[in-house]
Amino acid sequence: MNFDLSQEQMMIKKTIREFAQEEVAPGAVERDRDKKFPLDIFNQLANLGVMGLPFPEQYGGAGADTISFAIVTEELSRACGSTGITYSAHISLGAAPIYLFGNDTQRIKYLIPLCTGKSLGAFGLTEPNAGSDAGGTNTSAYKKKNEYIINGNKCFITNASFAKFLALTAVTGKKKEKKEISAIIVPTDAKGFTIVNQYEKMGLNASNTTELILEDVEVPQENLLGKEGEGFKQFLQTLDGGRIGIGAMAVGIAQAAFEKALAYSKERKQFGKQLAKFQITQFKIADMAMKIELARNMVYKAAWLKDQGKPFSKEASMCKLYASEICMEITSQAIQILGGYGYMREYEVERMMRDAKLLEIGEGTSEIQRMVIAREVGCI
Ligand code: COS
Repeated sequence: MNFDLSQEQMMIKKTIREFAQEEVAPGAVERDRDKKFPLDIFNQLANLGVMGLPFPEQYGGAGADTISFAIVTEELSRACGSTGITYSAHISLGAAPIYLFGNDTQRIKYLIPLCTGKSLGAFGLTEPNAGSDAGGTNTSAYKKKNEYIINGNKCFITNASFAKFLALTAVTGKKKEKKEISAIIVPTDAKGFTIVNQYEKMGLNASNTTELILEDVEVPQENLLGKEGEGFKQFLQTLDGGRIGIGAMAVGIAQAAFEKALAYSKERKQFGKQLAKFQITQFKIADMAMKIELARNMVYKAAWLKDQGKPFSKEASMCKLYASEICMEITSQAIQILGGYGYMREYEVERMMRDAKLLEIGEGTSEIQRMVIAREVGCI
């Protein structure tokens, strides 16, 4: 067993950490306040060659592994959660299903623009009545000549305003009384396709979260991903990879909050000594450090299993669940250590806590992760 990062992974970590410190962190407070999407940062990330990081070079990717993807997501999220979720969703939800389930023509047409940063990646699963119950999809697609005609609504869709196309789920028929769900690639400029960007969110304010409205949207049948009826499983498999991204985001945000709390505890004096000299602060800092270390190891383990081609659903759920819960706890504790200052925007830890909360909800709530884990260990 070897816990060292490879030379390549260390280089990626160093490059993205420096980039995040210089280019991403400085505007994070302002972007959160103004709800301003960091488009310029994504143009720079495309220039750095990381928009297709874990995909083969023949499709414009960098041929790196999932651990490297987790490292980039962690480092971006350490500087700005909104930037982290945009990147994570682009790779693991937008590009991954096209790489995993697309044929070569689809990969060339759709994966290359994603990997080269010409389009952001998005994924259309969640609907007003299909969240945790992903199979409750109501969006429908019926065939007419060589086309699918799609009708329905999607909600809470990350990145869609900046995507030129996205894969979404739609019911294409029924099999033994069960909905047959398929995944279809839909261009976002198709007639009848409306993207609404109007949510007032608690956090991740600089990320793009949208509603999709599809009214008789026509797409060619060649836009089907894989075969009809495979969409539900394709999307669950995609979410397994996405959960590694959410775990990595949580580690990044928790790390940032920890660093703020540690620095402040050495600066701030009360009752004649630094907060860091009080045992109660030391215990808090020690618990934070331990939990972050454990969460990061869990993220790397799930990523490593995925890279080895081994089953990783359970570990992906475990790392997502654990990392998001400790992230919530650590960001809250960081505010506590900073006291009144922690409650103020400019000290940033309150943004981190608001951003952290989504990680217990998106890409499968904590309750769904516990269901997946219980099934995987043979409880159900
Ligand atoms: N990868 C591939 N296939 C999977 C899978 C996975 N991770 N998990 C389940 N499947 C398969 C099952 O094997 C089953 O196949 P068969 O019909 O051939 O037996 C099929 O998918 C249906 O599985 P199941 O009956 O378990 O589906 P359920 O509707 O009971 O739901 C959960 C399973 C709860 C795990 C699923 O709905 C889920 O993950 N929900 C959360 C969705 C989510 O994260 N939403 C937020 C999206 S934010 S982008």
